[in-house]
Amino acid sequence: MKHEIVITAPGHKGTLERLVQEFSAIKLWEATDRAAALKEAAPRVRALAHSGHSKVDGHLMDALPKLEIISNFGVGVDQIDLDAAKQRGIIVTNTAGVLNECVADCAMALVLNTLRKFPQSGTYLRAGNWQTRGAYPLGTSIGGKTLGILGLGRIGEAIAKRAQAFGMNIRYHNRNQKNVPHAYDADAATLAANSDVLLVITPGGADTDKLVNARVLDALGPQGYLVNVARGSVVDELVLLRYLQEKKIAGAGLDVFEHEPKVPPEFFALDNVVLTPHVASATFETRKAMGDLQVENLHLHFAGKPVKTPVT
Ligand code: NAP
Ligand code: 8YV
Repeated sequence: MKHEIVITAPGHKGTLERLVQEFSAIKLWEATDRAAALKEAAPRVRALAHSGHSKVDGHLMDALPKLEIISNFGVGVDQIDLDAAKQRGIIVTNTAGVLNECVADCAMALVLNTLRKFPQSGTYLRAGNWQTRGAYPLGTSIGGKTLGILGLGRIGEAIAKRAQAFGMNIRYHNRNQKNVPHAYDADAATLAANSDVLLVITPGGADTDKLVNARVLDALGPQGYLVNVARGSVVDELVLLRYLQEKKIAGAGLDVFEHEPKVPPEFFALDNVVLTPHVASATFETRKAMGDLQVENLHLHFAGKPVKTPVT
């Protein structure tokens, strides 16, 4: 007999196919009456498969009183109320580890594109400006520059490895100093002051809300660049927009935004920002690996075994 689960959103196609095939699945997004669908499932459902950035709060958990596990598609779990899950004894799992390399690739691409302005130079070419106005203006080298990593965790370390291969010097700030060969700064503003590029890869959520604020951007200064592949909430987006407009920092590369998929259109007019639509883990291989891990955690739990990637 297949175990019954609730799936909150369609998410990655191959993963949805597996979830539907391997479990008896209730597709919450298809329910015309969501409350009624949850009420009907409540006496039986022990697992929730979640993807995307909609909230999983105490109300949803209470609607499924037999819930034992929330298996998330994604490493970041800022959209899940972890305290509410803990209070109810619900295990939360994520897809830690399998996306490090792809997210680090994206981070490095944003560093390169932001300093070298490759996307803008392509737009210049396509507009015919190369012929009419001549060579595209010079960019900034990354070799020899200092990359300040705010959040040197699994992904941060994969970024550091790549940046070193590009000849960058690495510094970092975490709340806890690590046993790594990189220079440590005691807070985000000091890291920004000591860096040419500040790269944000902390978790989202209340603890990091607007950690990169005017004080940190002032410390980064007019020659400094910001790259954010963490969560939009970690950076004060409106302050960043103003700093880019007023050239109080040199430029930014952003994969994540405060109110996705909405992005303030004022960013589109700026030549000193490179924007991507939250694609850091978006490859066929990595999304499959994430889905496989999400499904594996569910199977392990139903088999009475420890899950592979619990969020602690
Ligand atoms: P991780 O291994 O847990 O690393 C997070 C790092 O951030 C840790 O080193 C942690 O160190 C530090 N940190 C946490 N809170 C902090 C704070 N308040 N101030 C300073 N440093 C803090 O996580 P990961 O697997 O590398 O993933 C990091 C995040 O990247 C995810 O949570 C997710 O939000 C984001 N992400 C984005 C994408 C994308 O598509 N753009 C893809 C994957 C992940 P301390 O605990 O010592 O502070
Ligand atoms: C995904 C992410 O885009 O893992 C994360 O934390 O942000 C990304 O890998 C997202 O979680 C998919 O829902």
